[in-house]
Amino acid sequence: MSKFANKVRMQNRLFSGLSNLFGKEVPLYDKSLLVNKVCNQTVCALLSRIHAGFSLSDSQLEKTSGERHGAIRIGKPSEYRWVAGYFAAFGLEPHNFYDMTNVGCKSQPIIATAFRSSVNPEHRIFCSLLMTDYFDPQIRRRIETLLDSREVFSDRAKELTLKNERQNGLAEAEAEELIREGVTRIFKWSGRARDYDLYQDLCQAGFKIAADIACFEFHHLNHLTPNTFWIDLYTGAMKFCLGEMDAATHQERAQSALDHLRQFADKDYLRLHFRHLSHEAIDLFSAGEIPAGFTGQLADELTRRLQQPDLQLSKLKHSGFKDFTEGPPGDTPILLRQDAYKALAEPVVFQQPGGGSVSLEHTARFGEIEQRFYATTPAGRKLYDQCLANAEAARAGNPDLIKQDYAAYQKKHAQCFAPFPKTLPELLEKKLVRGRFTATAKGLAAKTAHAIRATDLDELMRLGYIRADGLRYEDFLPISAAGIFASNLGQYGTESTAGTKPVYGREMLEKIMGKTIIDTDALYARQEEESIRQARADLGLTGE
Ligand code: OOG
Ligand code: NI
Repeated sequence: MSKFANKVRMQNRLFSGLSNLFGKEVPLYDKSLLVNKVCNQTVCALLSRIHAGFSLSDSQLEKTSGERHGAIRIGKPSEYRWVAGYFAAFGLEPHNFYDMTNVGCKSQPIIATAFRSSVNPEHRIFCSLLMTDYFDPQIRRRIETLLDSREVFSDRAKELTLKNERQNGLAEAEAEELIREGVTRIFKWSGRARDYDLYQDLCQAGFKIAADIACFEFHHLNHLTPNTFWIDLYTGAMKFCLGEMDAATHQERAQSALDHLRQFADKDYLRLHFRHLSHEAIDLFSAGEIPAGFTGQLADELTRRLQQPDLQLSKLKHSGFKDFTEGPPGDTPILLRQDAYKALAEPVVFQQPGGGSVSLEHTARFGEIEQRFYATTPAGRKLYDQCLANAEAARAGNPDLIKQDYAAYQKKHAQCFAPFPKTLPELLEKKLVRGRFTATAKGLAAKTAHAIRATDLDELMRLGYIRADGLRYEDFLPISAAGIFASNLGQYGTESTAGTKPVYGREMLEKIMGKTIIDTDALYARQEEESIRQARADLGLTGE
């Protein structure tokens, strides 16, 4: 047995600790988790009718619902290096370079990477770094001077981070200590801030993001995002709980979301959303019977549950829910769909240099949700970008449609993604998404009987000798991220005020961290290739 703590277990403990922390800091987050749970239970009630044999126990639901992605925003390179070292202790490595200074009118003065593990990732952190040379020299100097004296990592956190770097592991007690440093200090929201004048100047100049990064004590979590089994159901439920629609409208929306799920939730949906279920288990499910009026009944029950006193979210202070869901429509299972309740106004106290303090409200932290689908090939990504650009143009051409006629908006959005096939086998066949290929029991039996004549992958699949799962998309999307930044800062993108706008590259961030950034396009491609090689080898087709 290793003398070091298991990194996957450490990850789970860290993220569950962060979730507890964020729930205490932001009661609406905790409530949104309850809404998600209630919606997921409704989804499971329907799934168990669609697929006879499917059921999810409460403890399995808790486990499946534990996945999170967080977002933090860092002020200076030395801090970024510490954070990268911290996450390395949990087996979380930098994946992809995101240049947010270069996304057109949605640009922000930051570059980023996301920390996750390459194999079976569950949790991830989108980690931004403020680029101070984006600003004119005077503002730049003021930001850097303020950040100079900030020490987010305690001496002990640094010591443990360095120890992990030296020996690539920590003892159980040390691992616990490092998690504690995270949830009691590094990622905590203290409500205490510094340099009121700079804060005001940055906000007035349209650089609220810089104010959010530079003026606070710690690397507070900006958001912590759980997964949902069916985002349209969750979004409707949150809008209802926040008082943005009446019970009859909610009932109708929920029923239509469930009717859609009923068509969509095939066995590939189950494999994507319930990774604890084996192929064999899913194969054994048979087509169930759905009583007449069942989705209507579930929608009624959900509407009633959401009206219970513990879910009256409109009584909490909030800023409403986003108007539309980012990403593809619900019938196109690629990449990810995200939505959010908007950033809350939170009280902040600035200590003034001469003593005394100033209080104000800071608006940056919001409540995101997401549903993940298949990773695209470069061709799939290109098609996605085109469809998304069309969808954004359609939305800009008729911005009120979503409020006037939600069903018509959904239809229009879906039309923009019509070029995409809607099922996994078609997406794989058109080489728009990545798959994981495995030899089947039928294939292995054919091998034993020396009965395999085919060598072509498509032919082997048609014969049932090889099967494919879709690879799940485990990363972020710059345009979606930019949309999230923009809608929550209450301002669109920013322009550089430096003499010439600097250009940033991946190498720069790699140098800051002292780590190589993993390119996930190549990673997904490698995982796909490796699975094909293995499946062929299992069928005795090596060397072809
Ligand atoms: C990060 C935004 C990126 C996402 O889900 O795309 C992100 C931030 O707001 O700091 O979390
Ligand atoms: Ni996010």
